Amino acid sequence: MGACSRMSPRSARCRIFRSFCAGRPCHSVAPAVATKPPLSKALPFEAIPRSGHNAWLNLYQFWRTNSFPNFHHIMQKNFQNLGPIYRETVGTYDSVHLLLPRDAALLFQSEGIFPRRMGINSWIAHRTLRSQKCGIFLLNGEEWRADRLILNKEVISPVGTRKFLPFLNTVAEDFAEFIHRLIRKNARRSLTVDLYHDLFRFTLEASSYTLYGERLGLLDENPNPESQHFIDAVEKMLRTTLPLLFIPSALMRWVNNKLWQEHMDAWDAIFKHADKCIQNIYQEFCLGQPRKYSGIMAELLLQGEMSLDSIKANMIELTAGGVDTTAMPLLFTLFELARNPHVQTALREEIKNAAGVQSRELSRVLNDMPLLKGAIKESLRLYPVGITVQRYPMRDVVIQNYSVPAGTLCQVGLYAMGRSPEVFKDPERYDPSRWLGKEDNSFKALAFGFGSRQCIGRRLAEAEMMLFLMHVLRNFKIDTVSKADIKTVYGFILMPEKSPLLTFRPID
Ligand code: O4T
Repeated sequence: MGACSRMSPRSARCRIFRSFCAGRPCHSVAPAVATKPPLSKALPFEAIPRSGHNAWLNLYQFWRTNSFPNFHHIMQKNFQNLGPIYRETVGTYDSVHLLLPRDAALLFQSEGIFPRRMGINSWIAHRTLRSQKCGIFLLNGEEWRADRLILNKEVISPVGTRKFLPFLNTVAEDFAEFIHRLIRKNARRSLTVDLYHDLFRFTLEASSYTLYGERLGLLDENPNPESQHFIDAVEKMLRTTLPLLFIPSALMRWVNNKLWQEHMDAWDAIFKHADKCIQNIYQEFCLGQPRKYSGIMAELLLQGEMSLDSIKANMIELTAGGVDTTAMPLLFTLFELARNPHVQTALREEIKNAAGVQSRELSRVLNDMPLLKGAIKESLRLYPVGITVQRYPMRDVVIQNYSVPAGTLCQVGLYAMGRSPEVFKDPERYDPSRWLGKEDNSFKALAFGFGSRQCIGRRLAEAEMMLFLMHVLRNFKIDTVSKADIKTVYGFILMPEKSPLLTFRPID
């Protein structure tokens, strides 16, 4: 296989099935979970309600009505019209959509040991064109599993997380100082500001420090413009990914070369910036073993379990993947706290009790803030960065009494689930305490996915957001002029149509 596995789901299925059956005739392999009623009792796959009949007509409709930015709203309406399971075919994309947590659990139970998500052809095309290796987001099967097990130790395990918490804490403190500095420039003792671009600088600063042990100085008075180019490149890459998702990349290069070229240029800019960071830490590493912890990449180099090319490919995914995807939930959280002052007060109380005690170990402090963790879950419920969790079941599975064949693309609609009154009581209410109750919340908080293929940046993102909010809430009262809902648009990640203005008042 080339730089990344380019198997089609069907051929992939056979290959994975062979390794899954480990040489025995497949019918002799015991099902992974308790046997379900025989498929014959379930309704056939063809009977699943469909959102539209002709794939290419649907695609034309999507393009003509520019439906991509509203993909999440369209999915919500489809669930309201068609029920908790429906099938959608748009261009080459044929997928079963699911709404309910128990159906997400069924999908999880059928994902096998090599879970797969929908591939992104334009990303794989770029790696092939530039003869670059893929990171674990694009890899599948054994290649994916080999890298994932090595990365887990440094990136998502409790031991690994504990090592980089102080780095995230330092950058979060610097962000609070950054806001104080802006306020001191004002005659009034308050600051009303659109933090959109500052949040991208914060998340890039935090992920670069954690990954490379290097400060970029993005929160200083005059941040260097080169890093701003990187942030712009990640935004442009994500924005141009969406229209390319549904069109075979060969066709796209022919139909709309400008979009394709923009996408390639954005990727090249991302690689160029990440290369610089990687070279710096690699040179230091060659000059002599750094004594103290200096970030995730240094640990991976010291461990020597992964080739430099694979480390590079995964560092690029972690660097670029941790910018927009963490900045957007922070912006939505600040807005919700600004328009829910009572929630803000309760959180401030919890933070005072948890972090008030000096020099407590950071992981202890974070564990003592369940309401703050609930606030992040609430933000991701109402504004899930990735609006779906995608999987291909490894075996035939019965969902909502329909038989879904192995290898079918299934997607859990997170935006629709998060706002469904069938799943959440009073879904419009921003109420972090709903996550602390006794009721069963399993498979309801899926913004980072589930299982062995869940978002590897999950602990990094959660800690980064909690430490950021802890320092901001300790230092400032947050307010907003407009209490009206923020309109959201989907551009491969969920974003606000217009960034909200927020007011910060220092707490003496
Ligand atoms: C895929 C990944 C890690 C690179 C550049 C990435 C990104 C990015 C991401 C991280 C969640 C998502 C959601 N899409 O549900 C929005 C940028 C890799 N990433 O933003 Cl090289 N977390 C995307 S998803 O399909 C995973």
